[in-house]
Amino acid sequence: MSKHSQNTLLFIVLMNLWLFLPSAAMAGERRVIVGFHQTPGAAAEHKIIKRHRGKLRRKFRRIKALSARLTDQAIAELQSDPAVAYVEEDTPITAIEPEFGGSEYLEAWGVSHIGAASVHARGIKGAGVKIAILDTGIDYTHPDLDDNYRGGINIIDPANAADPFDDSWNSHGTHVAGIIAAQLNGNGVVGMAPEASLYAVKTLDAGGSGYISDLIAGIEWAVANDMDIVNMSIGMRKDSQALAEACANAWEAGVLLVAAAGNTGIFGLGDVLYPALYDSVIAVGATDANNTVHYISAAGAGIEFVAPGDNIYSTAVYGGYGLLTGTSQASPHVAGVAALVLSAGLDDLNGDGAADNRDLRIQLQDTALDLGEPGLDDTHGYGLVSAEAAVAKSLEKHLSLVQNRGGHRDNSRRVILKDAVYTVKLASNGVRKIMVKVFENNRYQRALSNIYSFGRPGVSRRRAKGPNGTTFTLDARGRTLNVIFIPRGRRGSSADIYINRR
Ligand SMILES: [Ca+2]
Ligand SMILES: [Ca+2]
Ligand SMILES: [Ca+2]
Ligand SMILES: [Ca+2]
Repeated sequence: MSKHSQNTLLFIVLMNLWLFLPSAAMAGERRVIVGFHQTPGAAAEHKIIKRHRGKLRRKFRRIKALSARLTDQAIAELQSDPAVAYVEEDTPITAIEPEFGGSEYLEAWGVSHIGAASVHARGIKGAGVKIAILDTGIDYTHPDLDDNYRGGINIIDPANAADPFDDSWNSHGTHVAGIIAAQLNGNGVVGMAPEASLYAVKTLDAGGSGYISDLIAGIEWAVANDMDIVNMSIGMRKDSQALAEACANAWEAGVLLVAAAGNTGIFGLGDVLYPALYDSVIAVGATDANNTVHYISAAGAGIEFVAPGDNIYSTAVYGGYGLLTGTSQASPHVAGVAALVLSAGLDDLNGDGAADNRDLRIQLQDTALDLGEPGLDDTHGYGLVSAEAAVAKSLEKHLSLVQNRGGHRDNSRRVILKDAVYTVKLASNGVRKIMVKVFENNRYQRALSNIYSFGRPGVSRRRAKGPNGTTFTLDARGRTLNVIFIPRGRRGSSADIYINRR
C-alpha cells in the first residue's frame, strides 16, 4: 500500500469516526479541541479560530492545542488547514467511580470482590430475608448491626434464653453477622445483604464450643421461626445421625443451610467437616483476594463453593471491628449471596412447581465463577460465588415455554415477581395463545391476568395475521406476584418469555 493511499485510508477512518461522534452542542456548533503542528502563538490561534467564525474557549500550555466552539462547516475547513494537526470532539467526561461504592466497601473486600456493590446499587440489599446465625451470638447493640437485628435465642443458657448476646473471646458470631448484614450506613463495613434480617441463635459458648444437641436445637428453632437461610460457621469431624437428620429436615422444610467447610487445611488433611459435608448443607471453602484457596481451608470432596475468607474485616463485640481468617468467614459470604438472590426473586429453575431452596442452590451453582480445573472440582466446588451473576439471573429471566403432550401443569412455567415493576415480553414461535395467570397470596388476580393471542406463521396468510409478540408490564411493587404462563398451540410449538426488572 502506498503512503498516499494509507493516508487516504486513515483520513476516511477519521472522517467516519467523526460522523459517529455524538454531538452535544446546539445550533450546529460543537465543542472541539483543535491540535496544531506547531504552537502558532496567541495571535495566530485567535486568528485561525476567528477566521472560521468560532469561539475560543481555552488555550493549553503543555500541548499544542486549544478548545473552541465551531460550526460543522468550520470544523471541515479547519481539518483541511495545513497548520491544523487534528480536530476532535471535546467529549463530556465523568468521574470513574471506584468499583466499591465507598469506604465501607473498601473495608469489606470480600463483599466487593464477589460483586455485591453493584447489586446494592440496584436497590437489592436482602430486605425481608431472614437469616439465622447459629454461632456464639451477636452483639445486637453494635451500631453496624442493631437495625438489622430481629431477635433470636440463647440455646446454651436456657436461663437467659431471650438474650443471645455474643460473649465469645473473638467475636465469632458478631463477625459472621457483619459479613452477612452489616448496615450500609456510611460507617465501618458493609455486609453482603445490608438490609437482611439477622437472628442470633446462640449454640456456642464463650469459648466457641457447644454440643451437637445445641446445634440441632438451633436448627429446629430456625425451621420453627421460618428462617430462609441458616449460617453455620461450625464444624466437627464426627458424623452424627441426629444432626444429619436435623439438617435434612430443615432442608426439606425449605431452609437453605450454609456451613463452613472447616479450617482443616492447617493440619494438611483438608477434609470437609460436618455439618457442611451433609448433602443438605452447602460446604464453603475459603479463598484469598487472588481466588486462591487459603492454606487453612478444607479442600476436598464435598466442597460446594469457595468464597472470601482471608483477612476479612467485620464487626466485633462492643461496637468494634476486627480481622478474622477462615472458612467461618467464607460461609457467610455465600449466605449473603443467597439472601440477595432471595430478595431479587426466585424462579422455579428445576421445574418442580415450586420456587424454593432447591432453586436457590441451583442458581448459586449456575452462576459461580469456575476456578481451577474446568467444571465442578473438589478444590473449588462450583467455584467462587458471584452476587452479581446470581442476582442478574433473577433480574433478567428468560423462560422457554413449550407445548408438549400433557396438561396445563406440565407445560406451564412459573415465576415469582416482587417489589418492582417488571417488563414482560412474550415472543411466540408458533404457539397460538399464552395464558398469563397472576396470583397474589394464592388469590387469583383477574385484572392482572390475560390471554394473549398470536399469529400462526406458516399456516395460511389469513390465519397468520396477528402479531407474534407482545410486551406488557406487571407492577409488583410492595407485593409478591406468582405468575404462571401456560401455552396453547400445536404440540412442539414454543415461545420465549423475557422478564426484566426495571
Ligand atoms: Ca456500615
Ligand atoms: Ca454438603
Ligand atoms: Ca423448583
Ligand atoms: Ca472448577
